[in-house]
Amino acid sequence: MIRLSRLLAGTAVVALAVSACTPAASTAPASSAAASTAASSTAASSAPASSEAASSSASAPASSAAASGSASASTGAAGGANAVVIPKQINNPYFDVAFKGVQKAASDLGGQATQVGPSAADATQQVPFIQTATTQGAQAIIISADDATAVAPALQQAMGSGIKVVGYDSSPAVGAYDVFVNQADTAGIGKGLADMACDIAPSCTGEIAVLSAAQTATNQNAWIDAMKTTLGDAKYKGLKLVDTVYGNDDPQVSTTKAQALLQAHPNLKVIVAPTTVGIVSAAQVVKAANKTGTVFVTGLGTPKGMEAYVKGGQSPEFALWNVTDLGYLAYAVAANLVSGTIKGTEGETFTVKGLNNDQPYTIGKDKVVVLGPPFVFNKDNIDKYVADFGF
Ligand code: RAM
Repeated sequence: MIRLSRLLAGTAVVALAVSACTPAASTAPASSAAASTAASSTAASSAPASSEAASSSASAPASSAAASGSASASTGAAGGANAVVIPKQINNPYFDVAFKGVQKAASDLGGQATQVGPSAADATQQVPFIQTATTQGAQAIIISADDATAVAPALQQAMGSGIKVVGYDSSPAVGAYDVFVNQADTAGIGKGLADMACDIAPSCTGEIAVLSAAQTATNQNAWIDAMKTTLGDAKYKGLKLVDTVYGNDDPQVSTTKAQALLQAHPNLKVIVAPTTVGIVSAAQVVKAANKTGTVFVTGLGTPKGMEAYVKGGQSPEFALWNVTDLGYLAYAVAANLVSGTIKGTEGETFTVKGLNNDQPYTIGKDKVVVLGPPFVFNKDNIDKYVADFGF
């Protein structure tokens, strides 16, 4: 188990060397607000404002900044695009970091980006933002779906009126986007979650539970399914998945759910939280309950948010991708679609200067583009990643 984890970590270190050369990574603006832990996040009020073209707002859709920039769907500015970014929720620091990558790409490519969205990870609240972006003439919508099917009709309507739709982070339904930018291979993330649980459970045995995000989240559900597939392999037979609960990417709900897990499962060994919000809450709960060394936390978290818990022993290892690069790639794809450089067809290739070592990306099955392998963090490398990523 440890060997596999190290292999994964080794891959990630190689990837880091590549990524560190990219404009998006090397210039990642590390505002402390964006990098703050989920528990203290106020994304709307800490909106990055390095560009007049970019803003973040939770305002009512009708008055949203989606209308900023008057470009119509047919005019592309110097390879850029007028894009509206709709994250799962605006008060999650993860999406502020991604938006910094979007802003950087918009600035590099000569376009604009505005971030708007709901303050809770709720698909029904995303729909009005999609509709407003559509009626106000955005050239592209870049969206992380709270529910793949619930947002699909509004996105298809947008596509029907000539707007390019790029999914990122959490996919809308196939057919409701032009390209989906996946942060990493889904099966690989699922296997990584199982491997990390195996690494940190004593002798890879004992009860494990999942603290996820929203019950409808496409990305978490796909990762959990992939993790379950891996857990079916003989080498993981000592691990027993006893529960899966949902904290909605809300620090308060996640905290309550993590506390309930400890109550309901006194023999619990590992909480797997594949969410940057949930993992912090779980680590805090383990610490506060004096369960450090008895219950371990792993999953997907930001280096900065989890630094204290890696060093404190609550979370010996966890993983994530370069979130800034994810935003950069999502905007670059949107701009390429708007300019017609790519159509969003399986098999098409394109390069994004500064990403992927300047090597081409290929649009794969279901029009998915993969950013690259995730990174594994532990006490030996956490300081480096905090410094390199800045989030
Ligand atoms: C949360 C969100 C996001 C996910 C990360 C890992 O911030 O659920 O969609 O990709 O965690």
